[in-house]
Order: sequence, then structure tokens, then C-alpha cells
Amino acid sequence: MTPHSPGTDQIDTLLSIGFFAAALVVVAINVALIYAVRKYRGERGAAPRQIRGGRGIQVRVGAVLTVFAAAIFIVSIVFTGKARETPANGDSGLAAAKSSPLTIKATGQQWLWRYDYPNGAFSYYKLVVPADTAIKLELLSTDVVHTWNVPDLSGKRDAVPGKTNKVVFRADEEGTFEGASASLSGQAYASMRTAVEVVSPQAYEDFIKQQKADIESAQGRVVDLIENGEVP
Ligand SMILES: [Cu+2]
Repeated sequence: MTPHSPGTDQIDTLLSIGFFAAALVVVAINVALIYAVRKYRGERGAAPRQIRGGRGIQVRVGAVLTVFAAAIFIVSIVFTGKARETPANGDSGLAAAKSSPLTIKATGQQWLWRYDYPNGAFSYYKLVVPADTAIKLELLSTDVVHTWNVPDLSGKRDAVPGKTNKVVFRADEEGTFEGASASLSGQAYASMRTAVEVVSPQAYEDFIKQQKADIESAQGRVVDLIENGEVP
């Protein structure tokens, strides 16, 4: 993953800390094992000596491991908490989102994501957002549990029927960020993908306006067809 939002920086750092902590434990255990084996090995052919360690060494090793585990635990809680904070709006972000994040509804359904924008426009599969703007996605589901997962922008979060979860992020540059479903939601879950298209605030405004006009004209055409008797 490549972090493109403040929260994902935290997740990325945490990932590195986790990796180095695990590597440290693996190396330390192997070094201690090789040291002990080399120091206390017996002569070839002779029965090896029986050695008993004192209680002191056990307590000391236990204490070091406990402190290490506790430190990792606390660091991960702090970092995870920071990753979930709503980011501030950037200077070049959408002016309308200055005081509170731009809120968009993301609804998971088998097997498609629908996005509802504040002006009444909606889109499927592709979410368009302005760059450098604090975004709050309200996650909803109409059927089963889906997981919204666009790793470059945010941590995973579940869309649960009857509950509203949220995802916050602020994309630092324009571009398209891909996401895939992250929990099994039925046969076609593998194809339940999404893409976040990050554009300039002006392009975002233009998109939702155009999208709304297109939806209304399509609905108007359907009404015409019904009135003309072409659709029973
Ligand atoms: Cu799904």
C-alpha cells in the first residue's frame, strides 16, 4: 500500500513497527538458542551434562518479554486511535467542507457499491471526491455485511445492515485508488470492487451537477415512454 491520506500514514508506520518487532523476536530467540547450544554442548560420544537454570533468569527473561509486549500493545492502540481521527480540511480542498467533512453515503449491496452525494446525485462502483478535502463516508448495507476497503486511503471498515459505520480520509493528490471487497458477501463478492477517483474541487462540483442532470433526464425519458404508452 502507498499512503495517500493522514490515517494511512499511521497504519503504514504501525505495519513497519510490527514487522521489526517480529523480526527482533525471531533474531533474539535464534541468537539465544545458538549461544546456549554452543556454550553448553558436550564432547562427542560423551553424555551431555544436565544443567538447571536458576529462577532468576526465568523471571528476568519473562519481565523483558512482558515489557516488550506491553509496549507494542500501547503503541498500536495509540496509532490506531490516531488513524481513526477525522482529518482537517486542506487549504486547497472543497470550500464547502471547511468546517465539517464532506459527507457521502456509501451503500453496499450484493454486489455493488452505491454512492449518494449531498446534492441528490448518485453513482455506482466509482466514487468521485475532491482532493485535499476531509471526506466522511457513511457506510450502510441493504443485505449482508460488506467491507469497504481502499487501502491507500483508509483502513477497512464494515458496512453492516441496520447500522451506520464511518470511514474518514483526506486524499493528498488526484488519481484513482482501487478497492476490493474484504469480506465474503456471497457468490459474486470477488467482483464487488470499487474505485475512488480523486479530482480537483471544481471537477467534483461539475461531476455531481452533471451526474444529477443525467439522472433527471434519464428519469424524464422513462416518464415520457410510459406516457406515450411505449412502456406498459
Ligand atoms: Cu460485498
